[in-house]
Amino acid sequence: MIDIINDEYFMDLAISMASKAMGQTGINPVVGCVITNEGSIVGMGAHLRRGEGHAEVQAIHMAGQRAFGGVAYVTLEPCSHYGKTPPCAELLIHSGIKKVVVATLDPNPLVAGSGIRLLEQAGIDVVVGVLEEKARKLNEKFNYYITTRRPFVTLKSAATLDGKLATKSGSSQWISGPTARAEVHTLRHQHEAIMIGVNTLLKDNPSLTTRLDVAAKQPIPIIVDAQLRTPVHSKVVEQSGARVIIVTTEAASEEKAEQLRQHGVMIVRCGSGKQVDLHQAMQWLGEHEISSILLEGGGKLNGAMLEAGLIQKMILYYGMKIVGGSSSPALFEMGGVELMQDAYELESVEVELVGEDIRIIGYPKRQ
Ligand code: AOF
Ligand code: ZN
Repeated sequence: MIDIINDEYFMDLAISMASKAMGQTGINPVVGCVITNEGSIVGMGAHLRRGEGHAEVQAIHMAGQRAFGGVAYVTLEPCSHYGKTPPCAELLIHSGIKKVVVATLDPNPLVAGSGIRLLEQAGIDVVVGVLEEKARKLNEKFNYYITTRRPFVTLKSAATLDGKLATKSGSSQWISGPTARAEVHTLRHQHEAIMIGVNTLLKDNPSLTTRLDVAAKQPIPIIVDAQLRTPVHSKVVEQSGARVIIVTTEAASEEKAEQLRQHGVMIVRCGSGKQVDLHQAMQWLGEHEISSILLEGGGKLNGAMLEAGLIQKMILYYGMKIVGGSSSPALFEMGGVELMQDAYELESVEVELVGEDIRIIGYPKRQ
């Protein structure tokens, strides 16, 4: 197949570079940039780590003198503020670029259109909106975090066709096949933190690590544990103690808290009731720069997070199995709604076969 060389062709290259950096930029977006001059690519770059050069800086550096009179393709509006690095819009202006093609505006209130204005005021030809949807989706976590300062929560779960997480005796290996299970590790790599409830920890003793064939980033384990029942000798505390965050309540034992702290665990108290105040927890985590969370249940935490309106995205794998049992744990353990019209609904749904399982991706509608 011959690719048609146009704005989308170069923007697609910039997007694909950005997408490979997903999971490694912390609270920053993933961004890619391609510079062309007379139809040839003269520079390419991506933002790889927070605190390091933005995509445009890398690409302009590679292009050198050849940036002069060239075109820059950037997946996100060039920044206009002095952050950890100077503004990219000024760099583009000084390098003599004559045209800038942008996929999507930067929702960061510090930028939000002012990058485009700076470029236009300098007489640069600016085009916005090339492959916009694709670029916006790439940064859905950043877009949410930078405007709300709360973590973007993706619920991931595997369930049977009748919506169960295990059989009535608790057997759960395996609901989904190897292809779906492998995808989960990419998802872990792409989120800052991974969150489970203490019941899941007590039942499965998971290590919550990312296991990929390439070097992978390890998410911060977060355990929601109202009574501090997490054993100090659980795998997650033994393997990643210094990074673990346990979210609990004011009422939980200070003695147990101290024991866990001695293993490096951070204890955060949210709420004075019997249950963790999940809104307060998200507030605290956002303030501590946890911009995205992969929620891996179980059913009680999934239900509580859904009821609290704290889930932004769901990735559900359905194994072609039915286990029944009224006591078998369900994907969402919660009081339940009275009427069908009150059901929680998903929108922008995508359905795909993954190995022998069905994967459903959707976004809970705002209630
Ligand atoms: C760009 N190109 O490659 C990135 C941008 O703390 P700083 O200096 O890294 O600034 C972070 C903000 O800059 C971030 O919130 C977003 O608005 C923008 N990121 N902008 O022009 C890039 N990574
Ligand atoms: Zn920048």
